Amino acid sequence: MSRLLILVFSVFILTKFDICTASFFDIQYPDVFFTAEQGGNVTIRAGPNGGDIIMIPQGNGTVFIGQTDMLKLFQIVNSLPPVWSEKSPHGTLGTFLGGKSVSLSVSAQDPENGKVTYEKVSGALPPGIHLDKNTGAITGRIPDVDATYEFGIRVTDSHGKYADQIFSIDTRERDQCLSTPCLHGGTCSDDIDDFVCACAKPYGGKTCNINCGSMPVGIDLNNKKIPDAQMSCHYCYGDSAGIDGRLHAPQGWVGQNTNSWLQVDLGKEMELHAVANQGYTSSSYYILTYTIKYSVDGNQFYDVKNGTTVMDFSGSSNVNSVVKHTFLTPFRARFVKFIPKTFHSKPGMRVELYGCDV
Ligand SMILES: *[C@@H]1O[C@H](CO)[C@@H](O)[C@H](O)[C@H]1NC(C)=O
Ligand SMILES: *[C@@H]1O[C@H](CO)[C@@H](O)[C@H](O)[C@H]1NC(C)=O
Ligand SMILES: *[C@@H]1O[C@H](CO)[C@@H](O)[C@H](O)[C@H]1NC(C)=O
Ligand SMILES: [Ca+2]
Ligand SMILES: [Ca+2]
Repeated sequence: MSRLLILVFSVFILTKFDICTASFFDIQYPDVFFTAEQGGNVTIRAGPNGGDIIMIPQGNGTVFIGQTDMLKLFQIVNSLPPVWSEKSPHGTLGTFLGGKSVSLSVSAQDPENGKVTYEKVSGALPPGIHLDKNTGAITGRIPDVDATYEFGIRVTDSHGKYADQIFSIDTRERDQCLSTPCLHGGTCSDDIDDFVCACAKPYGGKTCNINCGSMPVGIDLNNKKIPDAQMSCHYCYGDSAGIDGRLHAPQGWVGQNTNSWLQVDLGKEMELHAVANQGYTSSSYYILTYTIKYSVDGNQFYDVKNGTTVMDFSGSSNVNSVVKHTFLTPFRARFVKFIPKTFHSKPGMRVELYGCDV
């Protein structure tokens, strides 16, 4: 404290002082001069022998200068910033494997024991990881990538005093192939949070668990997955319609000649491995040979071939027997056309395809 302190008060303080001198503050030194001067300024000056001027608020009182609560102001001025806990592992918070749920925390204490809040002020937390502003808890699911995330956290006390600290989290991509998820000789490739199997033919499905050569797409009336609206035909005989071409249908689809065809829209692109057919039931209309065209977009059709030759598929004179053929090379298609080549009397047939989703 200075020995000679001159305080200049506002009119507000002057008024307070006049009304309640004793309870507001004491002037505890002899020879203290208190003067009101022109213009409303007040000067309190310690005596010639020097001395301090001390203002002591009573009870829960405070000292105001203008609108400013001096006790609060001094609390703010004197408030020390929070201190990061020694227990906090400064720097890296650890190395974690992708997919792991973590519950970490950072912490700091305010010397005045006040409440503190935490806020990320620089860098980036790993995606999916969250900082709780009230507790400093860092929680979430570690992303499946190899990376180092560095970020600055600011801890702030109730007086706005703060301290920053840099932290980091290392993440490691998990190898989802370690559990050898691909069956039947499939080859596994690790991916982000996932794996991809390259299946050995004729297997398919996420884990090569499906034998695509014996997985019906669902044209078969007994296992109907393809809607009626996705079955059509061209140059159909009589009132024969596309839906009559389902395997195990009561009769069967009948075309007029080799310009006729039966078409199935699978609704989505699939990888096809095999085909089966039957003849027409109630007369001796049956296919001896047929060819298959396929398309992804419904416009550009390709022949199913054996090498460079268009492949002929055989039917049976026993109209109800199911004749199944496995394609030499599986192909991807959404639209499949069955085209009669040779037949008995009229080309009658019922079909099913076998394959997997892609
Ligand atoms: C009162 O204080 C103001 C601000 O410090 C100053 O400008 C002014 O001259 C003072 N008036 C007198 C009469 O001293
Ligand atoms: C004064 O402060 C004390 C302690 O903080 C509290 O218990 C008391 O109620 C206060 N009195 C008034 C009149 O505000
Ligand atoms: C494919 O063509 C080859 C050579 O012409 C022949 O030997 C083979 O039997 C054909 N395969 C089928 C399934 O028709
Ligand atoms: Ca503080
Ligand atoms: Ca991975």
